[in-house]
Amino acid sequence: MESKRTLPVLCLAILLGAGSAKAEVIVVTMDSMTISPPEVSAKVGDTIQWINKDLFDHTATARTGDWDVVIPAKTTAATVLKKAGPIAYYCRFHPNMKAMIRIEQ
Ligand SMILES: [Cu+2]
Repeated sequence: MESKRTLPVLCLAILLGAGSAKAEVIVVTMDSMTISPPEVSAKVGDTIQWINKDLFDHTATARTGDWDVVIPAKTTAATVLKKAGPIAYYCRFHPNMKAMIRIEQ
């Protein structure tokens, strides 16, 4: 008769829920009257930070009315995304400057 010894292996896997993804800061640049990248994906709770490299002020104005952020010349400004959905935005001073944020829950 053979006796076998087996080592018990304990595997502790602690899985955190899907809702615990950490918030990110997404950087969008305004340079030479162009918003880049023109479209970004984000999640609720993420921050969008705009960097205005131009010598004049811009705004990031949501067409939904959710936010209207002024980014003075050569500065940065940010907003936290509070709800899901695609949000198109533009600059009130230069309406040809347009971009989009796709926000997931
Ligand atoms: Cu502008």
